[in-house]
Amino acid sequence: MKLSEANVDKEQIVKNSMTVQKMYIDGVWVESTSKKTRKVVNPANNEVIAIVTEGSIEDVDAAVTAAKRAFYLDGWMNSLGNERANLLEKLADKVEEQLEEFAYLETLNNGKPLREARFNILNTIATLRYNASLINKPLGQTYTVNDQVQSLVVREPIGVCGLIAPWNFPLQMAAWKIAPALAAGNTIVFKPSEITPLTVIKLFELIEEVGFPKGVANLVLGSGAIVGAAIANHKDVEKISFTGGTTTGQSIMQAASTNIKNLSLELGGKSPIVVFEDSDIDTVVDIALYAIFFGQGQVCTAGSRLVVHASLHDAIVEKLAERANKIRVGPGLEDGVEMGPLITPEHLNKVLNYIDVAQKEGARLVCGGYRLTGEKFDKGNFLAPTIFTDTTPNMRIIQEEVFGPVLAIQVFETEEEAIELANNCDFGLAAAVFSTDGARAQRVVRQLRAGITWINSYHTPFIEAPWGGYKQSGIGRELGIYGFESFTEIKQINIPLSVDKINWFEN
Ligand code: TXE
Repeated sequence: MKLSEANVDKEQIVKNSMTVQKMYIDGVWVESTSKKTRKVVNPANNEVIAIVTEGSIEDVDAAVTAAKRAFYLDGWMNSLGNERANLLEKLADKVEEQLEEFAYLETLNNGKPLREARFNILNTIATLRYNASLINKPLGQTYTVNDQVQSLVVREPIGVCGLIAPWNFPLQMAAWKIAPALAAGNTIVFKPSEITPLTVIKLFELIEEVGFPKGVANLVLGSGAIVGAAIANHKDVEKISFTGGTTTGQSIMQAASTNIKNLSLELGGKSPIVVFEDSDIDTVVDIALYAIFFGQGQVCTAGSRLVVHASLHDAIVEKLAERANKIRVGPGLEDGVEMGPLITPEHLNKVLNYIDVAQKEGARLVCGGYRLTGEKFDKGNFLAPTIFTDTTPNMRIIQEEVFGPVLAIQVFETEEEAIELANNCDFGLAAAVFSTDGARAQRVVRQLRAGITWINSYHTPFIEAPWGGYKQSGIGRELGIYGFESFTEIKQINIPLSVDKINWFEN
């Protein structure tokens, strides 16, 4: 059952959030040993919407200790697949019942338009159900190593998994990690971004309600520098799954090396969309707008570089600017809003600085490039949809992840040049090719060094397909069977078909 928006008790949601929100450790809601709290704000007006407890290193240790006990001593590592599938299905049902409350809270905390938040919650529900469905599917291999030995390859849970998520898709990114980790039989210590913890706190209330055994799923809150780093450093955490910035990914890799943790990293991107001269301009413009301005451009796979054939450049730029200027920017809870605020004033300044640098380096501003002002905008972090052209390959706007609603256009003459421009970047998360020549589209997409690609389309994540990047965009894959398997160890079991002495030593 889906509740209509009218049924959402918005006042109650806000009131609940103003009492100190706790962490969920070993089946109990607790305040941090730090005794500190943190204010959580609404990016549309920067007003405080919640107070949360601020976790400490000791809290992380308590959560990891509980998760370790739940895995080994309490027996979650040998839990029945059906039991785990039922719990995840029940959790999906509960999230579905409260879809509108989740969406409202996500918009309040992250700023994204309500229709985007709903989309994210639906993805969350589907991810929980999909991973539940994978539990009883065939996994592993058997083969005969030689005439005398049967060898089995089985998948087993890894142990305590530390899951660290960002602020751009708070609940969805949580589901992409929590669902496969628990489905595969691990126990977890989850840390949301300190900026957007509210929907994840609500998810853990439901995790408690559906009856996951204590210690199996733990929630810690707090900063990356203290709580995130403590998870990454902890000797009893056996896997880290992280989504966030490349610099943070680097420090997590270093921390993870202390006990050789299994590692999945989904980092940033600077994803190119290559547009050949036979493409339909209106379709390209429509999809390019979605690729960069969906999620306020704060999306790892944002199509932030449009690599267009020279013959289409002027027409595409004109149409893009015309439509970008019409995007309805405003508070995400307002009816009809298509693009919300950026996440924090600091992040807005970072994006504005990139706009400044791009102009200083000689790129031409086609539209946007300024903070929106006026009664509706002054208290929030609103930026006009921004487009640059006349760029060169080494400009920072081409090489670095801006993580905002800023598109940079590049121009090519030949197919080889298009591939060269598209790949000339340290990132390799996503890419797309637009062409009505099917053979060319497939030929080119195979040359693009990126993990997530589209032909004549962009952005939609399919929970059945592997999600992750090449180069500095990360290690490993989320989603699909690959994502599930990334939360497993691989064991070989060798069984001789007759039990005989080896007689290697004669005496
Ligand atoms: O991310 P961080 P930030 C990119 C984007 C953005 C930049 C910085 O370019 O501008 O990263 O954003 C936790 N040990 N992406 O600073 O810091 C942190 O608390 C362990 C791309 O917000 O990477 C949060 O929970 N954890 C990205 C999570 O890491 C640490 C989404 C992500 O925050 C930590 C977000 C540490 N030392 C930003 N430091 C994507 N791939 O979608 C921080 N954290």
